[in-house]
Amino acid sequence: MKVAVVGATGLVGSKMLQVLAERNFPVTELIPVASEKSVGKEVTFKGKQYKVVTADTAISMKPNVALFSAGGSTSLEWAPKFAAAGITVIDNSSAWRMDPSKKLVVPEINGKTLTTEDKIIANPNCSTIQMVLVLSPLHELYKINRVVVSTYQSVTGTGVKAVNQLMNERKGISGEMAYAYPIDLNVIPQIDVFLDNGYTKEEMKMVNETKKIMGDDRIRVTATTVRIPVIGGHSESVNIEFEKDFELNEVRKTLAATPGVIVVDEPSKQQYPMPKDAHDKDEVFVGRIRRDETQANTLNMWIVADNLRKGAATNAVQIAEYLHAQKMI
Ligand code: 2RA
Repeated sequence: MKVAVVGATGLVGSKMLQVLAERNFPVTELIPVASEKSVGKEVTFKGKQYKVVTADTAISMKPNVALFSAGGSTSLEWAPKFAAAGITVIDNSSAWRMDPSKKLVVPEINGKTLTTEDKIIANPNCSTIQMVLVLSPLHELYKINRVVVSTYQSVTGTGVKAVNQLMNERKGISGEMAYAYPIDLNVIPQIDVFLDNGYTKEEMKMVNETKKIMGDDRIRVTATTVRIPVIGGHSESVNIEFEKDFELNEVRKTLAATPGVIVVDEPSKQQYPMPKDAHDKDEVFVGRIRRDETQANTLNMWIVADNLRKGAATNAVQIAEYLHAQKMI
C-alpha cells in the first residue's frame, strides 16, 4: 500500500505514522504531506527517512489511501481532489463529518457500512469516539434515551501550541498562547467556538456525531466540554438513561467483552481509569460504573482514552485496515 499522511508533521499526523508502524500496516511507500513551509523536511518511518511533499505532488504519486489531519480548510480543498484521482481519503477534520453523503466511522460500530463508493470517509471527533465505543453495546441491550456528558479534555486535542503553552507555564516561561487564558492550574469551560445556542462546537459535535455513528436520531445527548491541564487523554463523566432496566454485572460483562474497551472498576482498590494510565494506549478505559440512584434505568460511568490514539490516529488506521482487509483499497 502506498500511504499518504496529510499533515504528517502535526501531533495527530506524527501519531498516525507511529500507529501505522506499530500495527504493521502494509506500507510499501510513505508519502508525508505538509504545508509549503515543511516541504523538503524529512520524517522518519520505520527507520527510513521520507521527504515531505506538497498535496499536489502526493496526488501525482497515486497513493492507495490518504490519511488527512491538517485541519478543516485543507480537507475541504484537497480531499475532493484526492478522491477525484481515485485515492480513498480518511479525514480526521470536522469538514465532512455531518455531510449526509459521507460516512462517519468507528470501525467496531459501523465499519461494515463502508463500500468502495466511499472515497472520503470521516473520522469522528476524539471525545465522541471514546464515548460511542462504550455506549454502542449498551444501546443494543437497553436502548439509550438520553446521555448527559461532561468532558475533561487534554491539551493535546488542541495541538502542539497548547502543549507548549502548558509546559511553558509550568516552567514560568512566557510564550505563545493557544488559549485565551492560562491553562496550568486552571480549567477552561470552552472547547472550540460558541454557537448561537450557547453551546460550543465541540459540545454539538458530541450531540450530532453520536446520533450519526450510532444510526439513531432519537438518542438525546447534552454535553459540557472542558479543557484541563492534562496531556494523557480525555476523560468523560457520562450519565445514561436507558429505556430498559439493566443489571450492573451484565453492564460490566458486556463492556469487558467489547473489543477495544477495558473495564478498570475496582473502587475498593482505588482502581479507575485515569489519563496518566491511558496515555499512548489504543484502548478506551471505563470505570466508576454505578447506578444513578436518583432515577430509574440510569447509569453513571467514567470513560478515559488517549485522544491522539483511539480518538484520532488509531481509529483512522483501523478504518484503513478494514478497507485493506476488504480489498477496498
Ligand atoms: C479537542 N476535540 O480536544 C478536539 C480535537 N479534535 O480540542
